[in-house]
Amino acid sequence: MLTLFGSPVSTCTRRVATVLVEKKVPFEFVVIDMAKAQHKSSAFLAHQPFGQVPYIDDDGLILYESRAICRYIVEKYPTHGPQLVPTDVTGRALFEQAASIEYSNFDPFCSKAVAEMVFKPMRGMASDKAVFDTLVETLSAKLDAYEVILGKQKYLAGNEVTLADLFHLPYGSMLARAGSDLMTTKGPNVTRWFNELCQRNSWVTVKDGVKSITSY
Ligand SMILES: N[C@@H](CCC(=O)N[C@@H](CS)C(=O)NCC(=O)O)C(=O)O
Repeated sequence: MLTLFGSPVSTCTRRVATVLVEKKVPFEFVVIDMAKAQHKSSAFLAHQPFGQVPYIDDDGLILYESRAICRYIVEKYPTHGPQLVPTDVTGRALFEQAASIEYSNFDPFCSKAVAEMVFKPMRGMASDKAVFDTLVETLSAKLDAYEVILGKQKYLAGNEVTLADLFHLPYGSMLARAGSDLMTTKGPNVTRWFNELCQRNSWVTVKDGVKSITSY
């Protein structure tokens, strides 16, 4: 059985767990205690040289980088659950475009905004509200383009949900906790899209903490 090594509420761990649930892939979850810096231990670094969660062990294949793991799961289980990555040339091209949008126009700003207001205080560091405000302002401008795209189609890559949409869930859903309601106030299309993603069974299953799922 596939083993997921991560921290129950870490954003990147939940990104992978969401896709495992979407594809109905059973998995054993091994908790890495980040408070005890287990992710910086030599045993962990032997598998994930950057000292970051998550990584998977799938029958001896060690793989890290949450988005790469998600793509691997989708390719390995093409008949389980929704397709999540189109296989035709045009669909694939539009998917890669959408995945790049998340990676270059959303994640850098949203993850830093969350880090500024949520993760820094958790580590006893002071937040800088001005830094947060600038990040949210930039993200807001990026989401103007999302509003246009999502006014023409249901999801970022077309009318079917793909990994590119799901990749937004962990940081997008933490933005409110960081102090910005952008994901639900930007405009009707972004709101509809994001609320619908948040209601998916996969996200509901993992959002409050990842646990092993050994059968479906
Ligand atoms: N690009 C990596 C990022 C992984 C990452 O940043 N993980 C965080 C938890 S969500 C972590 O381990 N942070 C601790 C650190 O960087 O030292 C991925 O997508 O898997």
